[in-house]
Amino acid sequence: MRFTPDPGWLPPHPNPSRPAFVPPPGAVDAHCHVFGPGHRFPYAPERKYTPVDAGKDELFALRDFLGFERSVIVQATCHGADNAALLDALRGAGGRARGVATIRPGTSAAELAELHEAGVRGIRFNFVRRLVDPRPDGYYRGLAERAAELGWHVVLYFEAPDLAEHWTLFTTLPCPVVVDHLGRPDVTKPVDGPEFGLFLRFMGAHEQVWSKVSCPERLSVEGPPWYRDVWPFARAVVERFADRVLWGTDWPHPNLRGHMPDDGHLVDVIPHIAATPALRRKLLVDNPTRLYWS
Ligand code: 0GY
Repeated sequence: MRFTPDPGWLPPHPNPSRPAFVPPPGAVDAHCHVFGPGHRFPYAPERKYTPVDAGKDELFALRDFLGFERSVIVQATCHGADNAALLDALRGAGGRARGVATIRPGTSAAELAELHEAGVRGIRFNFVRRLVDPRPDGYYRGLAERAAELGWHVVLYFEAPDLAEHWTLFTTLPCPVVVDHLGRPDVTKPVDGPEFGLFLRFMGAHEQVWSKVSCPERLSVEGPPWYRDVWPFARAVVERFADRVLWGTDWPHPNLRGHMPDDGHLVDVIPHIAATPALRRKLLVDNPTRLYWS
C-alpha cells in the first residue's frame, strides 16, 4: 500500500551539521521515532497525520553521525497500536535500541512478551488532542497496571494546561512516569511563574516522575538555530532533577511547520542546558541506561 504524505509535511533535515559537542561514550538519544516505510509498515487507519517515510536505516545513520551509541524509539501515533515498524527497528539495532510501544486493552500477554523480548520497556499515553481521541482515566489505569507488571514505565505526552486536569491520574500511576518535552511549557511565560511551577512541583513531589528535556524546536518562539528561550526551562529541570532527566532528538520531527531543525544544532544545545560534564553524563548515559538497559 502506498501513502501520500500530508501537504506541506517537512521531511527530516537532509544534511545536518556535525555537532561541535561530542556526546560521552554510551550516550542515548532517548526520544526518536520511525515512520514506516508505509509500504512495509502501513500507517494506522485512525492516524491524524500521514508523514514522509523515515525508517530505521536513516535513524541509525543519524545516530552514528551525531555521536550517539544507542536510541530509544517511541511509537508515534501515526502507527497507532501496530508496533511492527518499532519491532523491526529494535530487532535491527543489535541491542543498541530500546522501545516505547502503544498497547490497547486487547493486547495479549504473548504480544507483551514479544515486545519485551525485542526491547520494549515502556508504553506511551498521548493526551495531545490533535494527535489522539481522548479516553477515560480507567483506560489508562488498566494499561499502566499491565506495564507495571512487566517492570515497564509509562511515557506521558501532554501540553502544559493538561497537567492540572490530569493531576490525579498522572500522580497515581503504578509505575515510573516519563514526561515528553518538559510537559510542553509555554516559554513566553516566566520559568518561575505558576504554570511551569506546577510542572516543577509535579516532579518535585513525585519521585517516580522523569522528564525528557527535548524538543526546543517545538517549544521555542525565538526559533532556530539555538532556541535560546527554551534553555532556562530545560536547565531548571536538569539542575533540580539531575537523576530523572533524559534527552532526545525527536527525529524525524513530526508535525513541524515552518522549519525543520538541523539535528547537529540540537545536539549543540545540550551543553547549554546541562552545564557540567557530570550533568551531561547523567542526562545522556547514566539515566537512560538505568531506565532502559538495567
Ligand atoms: C513527538 C511529537 C509529536 C507527535 C507524536 O506520536 C506522535 O505522533 O509524538 C507532535 O506532533 O507534537 O514527540 O514526536
